Amino acid sequence: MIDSKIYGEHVTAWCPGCGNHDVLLALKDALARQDLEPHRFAVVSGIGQAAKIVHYVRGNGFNGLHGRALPPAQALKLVNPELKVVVESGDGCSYGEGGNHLLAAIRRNLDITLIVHNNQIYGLTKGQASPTTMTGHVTKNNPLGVFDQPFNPVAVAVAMRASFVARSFSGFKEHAAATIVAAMQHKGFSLVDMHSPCISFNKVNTFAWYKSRCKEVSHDPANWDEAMKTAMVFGEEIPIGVIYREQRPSKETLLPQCRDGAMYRRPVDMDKVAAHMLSYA
Ligand SMILES: Cc1ncc(C[n+]2csc(CCOP(=O)(O)OP(=O)(O)O)c2C)c(N)n1
Ligand code: SF4
Repeated sequence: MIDSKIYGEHVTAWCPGCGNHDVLLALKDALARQDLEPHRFAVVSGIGQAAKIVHYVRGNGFNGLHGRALPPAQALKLVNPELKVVVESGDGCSYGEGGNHLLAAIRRNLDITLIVHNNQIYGLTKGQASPTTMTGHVTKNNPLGVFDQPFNPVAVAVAMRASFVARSFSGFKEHAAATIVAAMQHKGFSLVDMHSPCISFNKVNTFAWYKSRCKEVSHDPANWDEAMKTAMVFGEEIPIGVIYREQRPSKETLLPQCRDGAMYRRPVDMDKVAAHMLSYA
């Protein structure tokens, strides 16, 4: 097995004690367990505290716009299906601003993994409510408490029959790393809703709060009805583990343009491209 030190040991800008440190360790651990050298994977993100992770992993990386991590990640996979593509994102980035990209990625089912560092708050912009902030949670810009119902990403993903849906908690390091490995090994779109506390701006959903609630799931993840029931549970108990898994071909294996190996290796005939573009004029 590769030593995870090959992915570098960087000084981070995160608060000491932030859950993101554990997600970074879990990611590096997961990459090492799969023997992935730095040139064989890409980490893609948008904007936020979670998104900074790209700067702390030695390997291919792309740090794009807030809410827009999934489009470049999917493009990468299409032009180079040989790359393992991991998207690291915040709950605001993927469930708020980039929510529709998530729905499209689930339907598309390209073989990429989305890990959402779900701290149930906007960390980078200092503690506004995110789509997963619980009703009643008092934040700086919600002095009367949040009125909206929280978004349940796991239930939405299972309802849409995303091909792999899991939840984990960064405080359970072995669980977090093993869940990322399982997600990356799955052929198709995989979502890991990774609860990861923001110790500075979310004083409700703390390490202790998750630790006492997270319990491993026991149902068969191939059973959609059971998965849906489990997905609806979040509160006093938080089911963690693989919630739903369905085997079906990932999109890049179905596309004729991807069948003959990586597209990036093929020469581009610029005259053909120009003629095609002009056909729209
Ligand atoms: C289009 C756009 N809208 C808003 C912002 C401001 N902004 C930057 S990060 C962020 C929220 C980050 O929260 P989250 O995605 O949950 O990540 P975290 O920082 O908690 O890891 C916002 C609103 C932005 N940079 N770009
Ligand atoms: S503000 Fe929150 S999310 Fe950002 S680094 Fe600090 S603890 Fe982590």
